[in-house]
Amino acid sequence: MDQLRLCLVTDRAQTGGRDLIAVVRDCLAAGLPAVQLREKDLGAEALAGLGRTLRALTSARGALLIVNDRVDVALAVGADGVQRTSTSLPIGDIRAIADKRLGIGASVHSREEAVAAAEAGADWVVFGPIYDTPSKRRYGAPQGLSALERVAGALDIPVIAIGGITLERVREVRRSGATGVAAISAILTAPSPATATRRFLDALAAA
Ligand code: 3NM
Repeated sequence: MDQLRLCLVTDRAQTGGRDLIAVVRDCLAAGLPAVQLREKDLGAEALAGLGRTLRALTSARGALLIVNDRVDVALAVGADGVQRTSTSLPIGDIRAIADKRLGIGASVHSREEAVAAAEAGADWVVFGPIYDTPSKRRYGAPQGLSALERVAGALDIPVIAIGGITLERVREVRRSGATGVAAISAILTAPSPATATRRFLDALAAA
């Protein structure tokens, strides 16, 4: 699960008008090890279309493809995993549907939720928001590094930090117990998303 050390979460509204697929392709060429497809406004057919394209690109680079929320789309496109949100099916139901075909990540916002997700069989959790994020209202108040430390200390599965993650914050986030980081804006809005990816990978290797 080393690939979860850096996950680009997609948001085609944040690419500054650049084509999302072209941006992701550049990031994968720069070594990006994991992509989470998260385009909340798309219907199943459009999401699956995007997912198939991303599946081909990620497979060619040996990178993981994770689909946010939609188990059906994840299975249809042959993704590696699904990221469960608070409005998704329960983890037990996802496992019943997907069996071993998908890894299951759970988006959690407290230590209690994190422990419950691990007990229910999640393969990893994404915990956040660690910092203030541009979209902060949607995810609640920043949790901070001490909450991250408590969550990481309570779990045996990987804890991925999300929310306001930047290059400069990689070191302290890793020191607080995060296995990896997930980011939208720090990569997608960068003048060169590929360069940002390379810098993240260097920072993670040094942390
Ligand atoms: N989930 P950025 S925070 C998609 O806390 C998402 O669960 C969060 O965007 C959570 O890297 C978040 O630009 C936004 O801060 C991450």
